[in-house]
Amino acid sequence: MKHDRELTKKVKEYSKKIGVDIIGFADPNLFEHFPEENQPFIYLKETKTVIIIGIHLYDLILDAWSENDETGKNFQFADSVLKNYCNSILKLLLKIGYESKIIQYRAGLYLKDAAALAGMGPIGKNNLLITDKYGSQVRLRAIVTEAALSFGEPIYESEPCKNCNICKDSCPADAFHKGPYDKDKCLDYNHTNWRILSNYSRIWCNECIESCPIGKIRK
Ligand code: B12
Ligand code: SF4
Ligand code: SF4
Repeated sequence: MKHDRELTKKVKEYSKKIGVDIIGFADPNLFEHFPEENQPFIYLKETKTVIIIGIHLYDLILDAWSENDETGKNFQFADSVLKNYCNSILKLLLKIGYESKIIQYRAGLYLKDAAALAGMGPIGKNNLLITDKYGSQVRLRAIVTEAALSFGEPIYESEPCKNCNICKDSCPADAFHKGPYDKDKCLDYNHTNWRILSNYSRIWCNECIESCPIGKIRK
């Protein structure tokens, strides 16, 4: 398959211009081992590239969740911003003649894994994508497209984590007590320790992100 380097450059430049902080391109064939509902071809049969974009949460307020049980409305600020960026990239690709699709948040694709497959950074001991520039303090979204763009090189190992355990030691839920991340411990802790902002809005624990020294621009 021929990969369009010029178009890759164009998508990168355009994304930067509209406000996207990080972008990567992954080979859809690398998603084979994920459950079927988390594979790119389910969303767009002729997918040639998975595009992953991210924004830096330079202030934690950007990570706020808002949910109104009475109206059923819910809203995640950073995710809404990302969705708008995805929409703009989608329009650009469509104008050039490539069908594309914005992947919904759930089931969707496994975003941090997709980002590691696109070479945007490794998955750290904190179980999250770590980027050089922003550490793990990024939120992600994905688009699948029929455009054949130039892929990044997948990253399977985390060099900076080799002699470090800061994030694991900082977790207030002790979610790394057995070594790898324990989702239930994290979830239980969060359900009783929201950072409440208002009647409807709250922020999740972020300690495994904030404690990591990589790419720190302190909030
Ligand atoms: C379900 C979910 C949760 C659940 C369960 C978490 C879990 N990991 O199981 C709960 C609600 C507890 C949660 C908590 C958090 N989440 Co969450 N969550 C998700 C969601 C929707 C799916 C995660 C998932 O199932 N991934 C797939 C499974 C297979 O991965 P896993 O088991 O976690 O990890 C394995 C792989 O990464 C693999 N692996 C390791 N190295 C490599 C390398 C390669 C190349 C590959 C392919 C795989 C691989 O090994 C790991 C261990 O088995 C994603 C959004 C999405 N659509 O992807 C966000 C997401 C992962 N969450 C995110 C965040 C920020 C958080 C929190 C910090 C809370 C917050 N402030 O929002 C915590 C952090 C917890 C932690 N340390 O992992 C971000 C992560 C951003 C980043 N920098 O990576 C995501 C991507 C959302 C987003 N839009 O950006 N989350
Ligand atoms: S705090 Fe250390 S071990 Fe944890 S993700 Fe960052 S570099 Fe890796
Ligand atoms: S989000 Fe908080 S509770 Fe969950 S793993 Fe990270 S530090 Fe631990």
